[in-house]
Amino acid sequence: MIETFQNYIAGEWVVGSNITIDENPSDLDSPVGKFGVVDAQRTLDAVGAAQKAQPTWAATTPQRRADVLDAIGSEILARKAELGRLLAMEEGKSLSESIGEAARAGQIFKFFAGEALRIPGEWLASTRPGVGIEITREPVGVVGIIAPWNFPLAIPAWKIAPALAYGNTVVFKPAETVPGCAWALAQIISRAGLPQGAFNLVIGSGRTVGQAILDAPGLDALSFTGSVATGNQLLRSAAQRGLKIQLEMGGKNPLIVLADADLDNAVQCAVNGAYFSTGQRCTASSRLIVESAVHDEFVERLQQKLASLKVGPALAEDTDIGPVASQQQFEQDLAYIQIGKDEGATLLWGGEQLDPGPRGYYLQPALFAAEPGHRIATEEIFGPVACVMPADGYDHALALANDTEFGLCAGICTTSLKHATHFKRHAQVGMAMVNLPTAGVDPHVAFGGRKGSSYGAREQGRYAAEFYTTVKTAYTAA
Ligand code: TXE
Repeated sequence: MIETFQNYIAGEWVVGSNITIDENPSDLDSPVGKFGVVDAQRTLDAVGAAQKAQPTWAATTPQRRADVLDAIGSEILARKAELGRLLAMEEGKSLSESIGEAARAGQIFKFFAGEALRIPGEWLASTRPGVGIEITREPVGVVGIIAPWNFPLAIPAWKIAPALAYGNTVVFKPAETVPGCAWALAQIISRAGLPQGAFNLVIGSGRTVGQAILDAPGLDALSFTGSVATGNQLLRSAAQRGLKIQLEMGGKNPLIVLADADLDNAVQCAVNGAYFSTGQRCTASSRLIVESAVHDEFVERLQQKLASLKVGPALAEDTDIGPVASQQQFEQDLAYIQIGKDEGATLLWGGEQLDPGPRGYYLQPALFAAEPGHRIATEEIFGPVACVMPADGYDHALALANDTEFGLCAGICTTSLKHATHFKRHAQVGMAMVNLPTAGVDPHVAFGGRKGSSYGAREQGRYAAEFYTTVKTAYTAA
């Protein structure tokens, strides 16, 4: 008997309708579970419940909010192996990557448990005699959270934890392909002592449930991670109704390798950044920009490394790279590999559909030699597909790195302090990495990008307060 993952509205578990199979991308014949979706009215009920609970939750003491978040974090950490297994089965990430993600979700709740006790404020003397000014942060109200499938525990955690820490209530919509992780997280949250209705889980399509959240009159703010197209659509609707919004969207992140780099480390950074998590990370290094003097040697070493990677079922112990997460994403990856071939890029390695045993979405990591203008070198593919291109020195490499509509993350491998320092200052991104993969960030510091990658306040760390609070300036005459 497989589990039916349920919705959680106003403190009640709701099965939902249109019961659908939750697919296991490693083995299409062994589904993860079943789930039912809610309709627009149920979504409005969830927003209504969050609205009703918000003043009660905001009036709790910081210690109470810290205790609730700490309890959630502790349970996630205690059950990280079990949650990681569910995540691996549902999303296709390797088991070690999945357990790592579960642990990170737990740490994020622990971090924001501490932040609940440290909500900052200021006191300043007025320019007028005898007047004092207090600047405080208050909750925004009801926050809608629309999440993608690629980090089904960590991304919801880094949105839900700060929302609750600062006294907001939440309506959370996961991507339809990962209802199991959302349900498991909701179960843990439901036991932690929140007032009824303070946290709600609504499963369903973006068109129905996502749109209903956005349109709900009781919604005060919306945090979204997903595709550029959906993000921009949400931004237009939010602008029309004056809604506070935060968007994390795509990336086409460059990794520069200079001739003076430690090439072993550079290859490791490229493999990790471009292909781990099956390339399904907004911070993935999909453009490898390599100084001409070491280009051929780098490519040869990278190909050797790719040949040694095992693509297989997410739960298999020897798997380095799990399957692609869904049929839709698999078709998108294969389509881009064909586009690359058609536009004249040279496929240097991989790109073949694989059959390691069970029926699943298995794809050999692909490496193309591409021109900067090729579509595969400019558009986000979101799969295990990277492009390598030569550069004539640092200045050319930096120009290529910045020549993109995106600006999430950029990396450089070099032993030159001069180039590393210049790169950190001049890469047009929200996050810069030196001698590290572009993917893999810390949970306690700001996350986000520039240009077409992000909109609104940064996520995570203390910077999360910008989005999840509103500032009040109060004047008092003595
Ligand atoms: O994204 P969507 P999908 C990119 C990546 C991937 C592509 C499509 O290139 O191949 O997007 O993925 C909800 N109103 N990224 O289809 O559609 C949707 O239900 C309200 C990159 O998953 O943007 C889901 O919960 N909500 C990205 C969430 O939005 C709507 C991570 C994301 O779905 C909606 C994920 C609507 N009209 C995908 N339409 C990254 N860079 O991290 C959809 N949704």
